[in-house]
Amino acid sequence: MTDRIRLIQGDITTLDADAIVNAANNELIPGGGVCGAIFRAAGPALKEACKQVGYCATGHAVLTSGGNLRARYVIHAVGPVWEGGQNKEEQLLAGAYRNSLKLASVHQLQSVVFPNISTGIYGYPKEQAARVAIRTVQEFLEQHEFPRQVIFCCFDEENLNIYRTQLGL
Ligand code: AR6
Repeated sequence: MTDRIRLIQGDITTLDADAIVNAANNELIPGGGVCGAIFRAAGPALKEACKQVGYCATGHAVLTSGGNLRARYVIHAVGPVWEGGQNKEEQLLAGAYRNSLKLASVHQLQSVVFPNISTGIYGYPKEQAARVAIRTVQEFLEQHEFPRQVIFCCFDEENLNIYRTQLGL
């Protein structure tokens, strides 16, 4: 494993990083899960910034300021809803990670923290999602100088154990 990837367990809204990634919806409005928590912690500035952007397609990502968060930016990545695996879910999930990393690269960010996109309300099987996330991040980091560091932030124990195993930790 590259030393540019780290694994932690916790609440992403409390973290100090250049950017935290939001598991967002297409409309970029506060929902439940990690998205709801990020909007609550960031305050009204984030809502306003998202309103300005308006929309993000599934598999893509947009960057806004971080409002009251310790993180400077929020990257809103829209993962797919799991529909059984035959509806381009893998491609779309990889896209959500890759397009987030592209934004981090363009903005020359040092550190980016990802939650386990799509594995909550959107129902993506956790082992499969972790495989896609890790592979996409590893491939991107091999080819790009920025972000210097990618942190996977797991909230639940199940995801943490899956990432531990898959990252060989
Ligand atoms: N910090 C880090 N991870 C968290 C936190 C937190 N504070 N809270 C939950 N998670 P989900 P999705 C984990 O449902 O599946 C929203 O309504 C959680 O354990 O937040 O991509 C959006 O607006 C899970 O592993 O996102 C969308 O409509 C992971 O975050 C929709 O849900 C993702 O779970 C997106 O669904």
